[in-house]
Amino acid sequence: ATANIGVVGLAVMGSNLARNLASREGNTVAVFNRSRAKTDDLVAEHPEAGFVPSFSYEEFAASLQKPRTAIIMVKAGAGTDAVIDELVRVFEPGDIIVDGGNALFTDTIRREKAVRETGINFVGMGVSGGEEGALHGPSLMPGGSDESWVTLGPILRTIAAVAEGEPCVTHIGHDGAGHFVKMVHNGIEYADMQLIAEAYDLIRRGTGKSPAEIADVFAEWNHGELESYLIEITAEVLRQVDAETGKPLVDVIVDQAGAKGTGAWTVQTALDLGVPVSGIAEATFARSLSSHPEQREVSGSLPGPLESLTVDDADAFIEDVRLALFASKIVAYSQGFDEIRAGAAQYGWDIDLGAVSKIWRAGCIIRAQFLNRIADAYAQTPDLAVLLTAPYFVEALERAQGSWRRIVATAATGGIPSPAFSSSLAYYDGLRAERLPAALIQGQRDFFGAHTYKRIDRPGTFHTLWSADRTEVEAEDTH
Ligand code: NBP
Repeated sequence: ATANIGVVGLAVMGSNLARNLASREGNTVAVFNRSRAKTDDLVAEHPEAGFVPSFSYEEFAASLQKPRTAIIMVKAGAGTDAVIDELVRVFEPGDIIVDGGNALFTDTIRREKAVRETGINFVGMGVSGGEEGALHGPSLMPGGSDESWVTLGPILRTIAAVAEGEPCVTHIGHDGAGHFVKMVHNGIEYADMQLIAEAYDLIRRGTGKSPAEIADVFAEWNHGELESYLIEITAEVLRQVDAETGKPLVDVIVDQAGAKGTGAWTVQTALDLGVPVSGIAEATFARSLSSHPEQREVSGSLPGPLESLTVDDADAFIEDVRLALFASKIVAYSQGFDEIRAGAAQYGWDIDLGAVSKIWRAGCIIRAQFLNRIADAYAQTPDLAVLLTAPYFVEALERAQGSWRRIVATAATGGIPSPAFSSSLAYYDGLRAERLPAALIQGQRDFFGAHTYKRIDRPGTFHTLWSADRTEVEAEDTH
């Protein structure tokens, strides 16, 4: 046994992660893939890595020092279960199996429970940053036991991305906590991308600027409080010209957004937890709306204003859009962190929210300066109930508010869809409202279902005898 770490699954993510591991001092990396060709190719193309290849699970286990540690990077789902079964067969108690695929956290909880019964450790680990991240330094979100973290932590720290001197990896919490946090990361990514897309659309329709000119706007924004990878690549994409037609590439791309499902998982989970992640939900639904061409065929026949605006002062309008984007982004991140907090409470995970924001500062798609502000907020108030109530964000929202309202109103009047901008503002106003029309809903529920209500002026639970003489009676609390 010569290797201290192994990788199973040598498609693009697994081979890049294996190369990253091999490039770090002290690591010898065992590699295995179901079909032989990928292993042969990887070993042949990267002799410098000193890989220890194997061609059966038995050989793979024999090539690893104890406690054996293997990272699975295969297609999430049945493939993951198949590999886990094989590794459990050839590994021994105390060994560590890490699943670095994009697993649903409930699958990870199930797998961790089953594998733990054999005495082997199972760690579900979120890996962000795509192919480049895997090769040069991903943001890593491992769950699993404290025992496995002792072995895994030092190895993962060497391969993770580095943000301001700190490795972008932390032990998130037990069993499925890592995959849960990775899921919410992707949900926030959906919201961030949708908000940027809405900002682009408004600027284009409001000012008539070309995509290349709007690229300059985003490039400039990237020097300020919006600085982030997503803003940076937005400028790159908008600047790109199609070689074939000479048109801006963004005008040649079909306007139907794809999705691999992690946004939907984030929303489904939030619904189960009762956490309003409206920004993420709108972003996910906006992709759904875009990708139903048969429904969009009606576009010419529905009445409404033309999708263009009359804007007097283009610069002032662009600044309004910038602030509306910043405010909506604060809402989206706040909602995402609320979901993590709720998930931690539901599943018994001790998650350090500040540490989560820090490991997202590099190596992942939502990397941004802004995440430092989130870390500051949790450092000041670790049990902060709603992230956006931290002083820095309150100040930012106060500053952005006029612009935010103007942009949402302008979009609505002009017939420009801005679901994420407007739902974020509605959420914010919902939080602010001293009284919500939920009181009326309680009245309606009591009317048709005797669901009872509480009064603002005295304790107890009440029901009005709606179908009799409409007097109020004390009722049992049935919610
Ligand atoms: P893929 O998701 O395309 O999976 C291909 C790999 O899975 C191959 O090595 C294949 O082996 C193996 N595999 C399959 Br399929 N079924 C198997 C089975 N029953 N037993 C053993 N191996 C099996 O690879 P990827 O794009 O490198 O992604 C790997 C994981 O990383 C996925 O879970 C993905 O969601 C996650 N991820 C990807 C990204 C990204 O940017 N691509 C980012 C973050 C996370 P074979 O060669 O024998 O067919």
